[in-house]
Amino acid sequence: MKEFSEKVTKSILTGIQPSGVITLGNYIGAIKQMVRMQDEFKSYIFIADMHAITVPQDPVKLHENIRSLVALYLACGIDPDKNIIFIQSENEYHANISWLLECNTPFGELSRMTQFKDKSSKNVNFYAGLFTYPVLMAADILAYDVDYVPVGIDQKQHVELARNIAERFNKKYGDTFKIPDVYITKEGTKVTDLVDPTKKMSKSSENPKGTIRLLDDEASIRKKIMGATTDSDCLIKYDPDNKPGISNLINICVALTGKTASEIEQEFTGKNYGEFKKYVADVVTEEILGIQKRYHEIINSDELDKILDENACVTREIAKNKFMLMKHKMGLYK
Ligand code: AQP
Repeated sequence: MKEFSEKVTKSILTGIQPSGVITLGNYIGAIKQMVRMQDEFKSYIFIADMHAITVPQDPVKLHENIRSLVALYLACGIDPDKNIIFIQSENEYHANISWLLECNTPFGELSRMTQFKDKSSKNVNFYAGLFTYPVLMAADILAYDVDYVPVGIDQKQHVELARNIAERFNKKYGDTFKIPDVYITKEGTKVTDLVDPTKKMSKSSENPKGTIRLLDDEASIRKKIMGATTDSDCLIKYDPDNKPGISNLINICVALTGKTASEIEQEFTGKNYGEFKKYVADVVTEEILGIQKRYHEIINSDELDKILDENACVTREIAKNKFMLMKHKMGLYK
């Protein structure tokens, strides 16, 4: 069993779907925060592959993306000695717990999930998993009795659902789950699409020009940034409502350099968009090329398999105990 520092008393759970090669948005909005939190919390960090299959995936690509995501976590600075990194589908108890929870979740409550409404409206031929995945997310969280779930504002409703499910279960069957709290991550970390800066930058985006992926080569990263949509003001100013393109580029620099938006505005007073974009491209490529170097050292190493095998055992044991407790409380035993 992994030893955590005695100072670390609170735990968190967080994950990313391997629905594509992760983007600069996932890195800035999620992974950098995980790295920041790893000394403060006992962290369960998982590859949410069972969530990824709620929409169609190519099996070969999905398999590649799962392994690649683990290697990218490590290459981005997530320390395997401080965190429990695991693959969700390697632990069958998540699905088992989810079924018991589904049988305790009102249909009406799930119908109100706004992400389901959004995602199902884009494709009428969606599968049942898209509707029930918030219950699987509740199972992911509740299996480990975590204190906090760090999420963006778009996922807050799902953590609230997990809380409701846990509270109802505890009331009906007796104390079974710790009630988790939402940990809303800092504002200002949302990275938007480079072509349409009013949209979030996403792994599964259809236009590759708008998305920087952590495994893109240097030339294409530079090309995408130099081609980013801006405006005709020629003024480098942070103003997300009126200047979403420039503000997104400023946001990216703030996240990667630690400078403030006003420091960047001052540095580029009187300079043109071309000069600013070149600076952004330098900042982004320096960060990503460092990650890629570490990634290539890790991706085929035995170390990766060792970490995953060890953590599959650790997490299966914890989730199995929770599943057995639930079964017992629900009368599912001989
Ligand atoms: N553009 C973004 N800016 C900041 N944070 C982002 N995240 C995602 N995109 C941005 C954060 O990354 C984490 C992982 O999210 P996920 O993979 O579980 O699902 P997602 O939010 O749906 O991410 P994508 O990239 O948009 O995936 P697809 O295209 O498959 O839907 C979350 O913490 C999220 O906030």
